[in-house]
Amino acid sequence: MQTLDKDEAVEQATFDQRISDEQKIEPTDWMPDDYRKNLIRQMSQHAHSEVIGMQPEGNWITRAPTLRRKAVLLSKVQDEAGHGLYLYSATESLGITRSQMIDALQSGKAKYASIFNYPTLTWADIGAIGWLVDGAAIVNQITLQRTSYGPYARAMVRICKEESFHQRQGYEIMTVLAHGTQVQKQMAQDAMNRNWWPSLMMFGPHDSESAHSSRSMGWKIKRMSNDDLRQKFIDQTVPQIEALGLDMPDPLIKWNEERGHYDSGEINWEEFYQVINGAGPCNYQRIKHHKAAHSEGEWVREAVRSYRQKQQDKKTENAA
Ligand code: BYC
Repeated sequence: MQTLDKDEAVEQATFDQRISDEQKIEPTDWMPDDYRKNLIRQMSQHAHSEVIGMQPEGNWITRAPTLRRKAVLLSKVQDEAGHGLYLYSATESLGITRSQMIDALQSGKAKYASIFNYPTLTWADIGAIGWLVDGAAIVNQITLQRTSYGPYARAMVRICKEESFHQRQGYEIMTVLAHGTQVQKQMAQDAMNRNWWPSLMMFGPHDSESAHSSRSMGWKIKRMSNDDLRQKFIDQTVPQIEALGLDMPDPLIKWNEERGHYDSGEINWEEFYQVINGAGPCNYQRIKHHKAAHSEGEWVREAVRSYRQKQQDKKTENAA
């Protein structure tokens, strides 16, 4: 265990008290090194998820079935880019640069949500992603609005509002398909079946297997456990499946009167670990595409640097 000198011990006590009093920790406040590192890990991975998450949906922008669907999808994907930007900026306030975070993503050191390593095979996947993936993200992110780090908590408020629109647009696509022709209904069923388990995996491993949970809960970075959030998502989503008139994606889903929750089957954890460790169906493709886009964007970053330098030179000239 790290030993603290007297000044640090006072800082630590003040920090602990602020956490206990539900006060936010701000970028200029003293914070334990491990708190900072853990936040950088979670927040940067969250940002990467938003950015990589644009790829599966982006795949359908040119093939959306109507102009209205195309405009809505384009706007949703742009929102995800915005979420990535708020989160990268919030993470930078902890003393890491954007390029360090991007390097970690591209070298495979940093993870991103495993769900985005699955392909979007039909238009119904766009409905299922909005409904299930954004739906799962909201369940988690609502609790993160109360996370202890101020910039992260504030970013979550706006993100949740936008995710709520995303979830509704996804459910609306599913409603239209589920009440359409037999083929459309089958497409909706298939997309839900394929996206159901990866959506449940978004909440992470069981609490008993979660490496970071106990410290993150102690620091109030996380406000609810992986399993509790997953259960909350299942409980709110099963009635929505019923309302769509689709068959359950898991035959073991059953209301448990005693627990007051739905029971459900076990996630394929072997698949989960394979995907988070780089061997999912689209991991290679996602990172390859990110690297290509990043490298094509180099001229923009170059232009920004050059503009900044000119502004700086002008300031120095004027001051002389
Ligand atoms: N996928 O100790 P644990 C969106 C990793 S995007 C990949 O439980 P923690 C959207 C975990 O990182 C919204 N990796 O970790 C965008 C850790 O590995 P490291 C995404 C996963 O952090 C576009 C290890 O497993 N939301 O809405 O306490 C279009 C052990 O796990 C996953 C967020 O990012 C996974 N599913 O809890 C549409 C929310 N699960 O770091 C929609 C913010 C676990 O030791 N993040 N791992 O290498 C969190 O709330 C938490 O980080 C998690 C995991 C609940 C995900």
